[in-house]
Amino acid sequence: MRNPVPRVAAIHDLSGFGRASLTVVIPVLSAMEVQACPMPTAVLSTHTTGFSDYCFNDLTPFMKDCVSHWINLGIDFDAVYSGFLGSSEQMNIVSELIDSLLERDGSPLVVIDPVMGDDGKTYGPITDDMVLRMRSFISRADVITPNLTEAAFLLNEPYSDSIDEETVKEWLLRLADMGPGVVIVTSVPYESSDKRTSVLAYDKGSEKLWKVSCDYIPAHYPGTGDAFASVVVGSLLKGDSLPIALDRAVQFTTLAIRASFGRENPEREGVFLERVLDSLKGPVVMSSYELLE
Ligand code: PXL
Repeated sequence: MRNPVPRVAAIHDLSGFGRASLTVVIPVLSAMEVQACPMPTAVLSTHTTGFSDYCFNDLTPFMKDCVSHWINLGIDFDAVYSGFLGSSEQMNIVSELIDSLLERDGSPLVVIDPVMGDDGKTYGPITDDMVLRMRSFISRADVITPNLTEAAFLLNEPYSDSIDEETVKEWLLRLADMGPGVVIVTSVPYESSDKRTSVLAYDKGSEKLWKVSCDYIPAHYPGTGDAFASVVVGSLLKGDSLPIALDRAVQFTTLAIRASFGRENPEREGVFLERVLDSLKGPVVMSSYELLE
């Protein structure tokens, strides 16, 4: 039986300042009435975009002990949701948790956000070996949520911010061939307008391609990918369909960006999440997803 409040193992870093990773994942899931059980992968003074001299403490040894303890306790998670990892070895540790849940006949939803970079560049602590290992780690996932840069890294393709929609559709199928049942790619440029952007998704089971588009706002706030993926996780666990989950995630992320963009606050401090969390409590509102050919 499912937990009355869906329970998620949330495996991300804890960055003290800048609204990314666990400081976004936990409040978003809580607002959606989903229990987030954090397993920090690293502790940082700030996230790594727009800050220099940040302190970074890799928690790989802690994660080994934490996974053993959680397995011994027999905690049944409805989902395992990983994001920014602190070392290649952490992918084996997360796999161990997934294996043990599968052995015990729990069938957790496995969501891997392959957090590696943005705008064609890797984040500071991400190594070439981590990119390489991520290509096989995503085979463990039911759902992956790379941005366009991370999709290019996973496929070993060159990144460009003017990749067309046809190419992204082909990438979705190739990423699904690598294992995951659902592939969601964010930050896809919109063909006929630089004032729009979109999210494209492929569901291997139904062979359907979905698209949700929204206004493009010329700002880059770190942590918006974490907000997007967390809403997808929360929405799927609450029983929404894939296109509704995508729509809710796009609407929430757009609202968060709009709430922040009208102010002169530094982009590196992230979006005004606290001002928009309550919008997650509402019902599904009019959505705008499209089914593509
Ligand atoms: O939001 C992605 C992210 C997660 N974790 C860390 C980061 C970033 C993006 O900058 O630096 C540590």
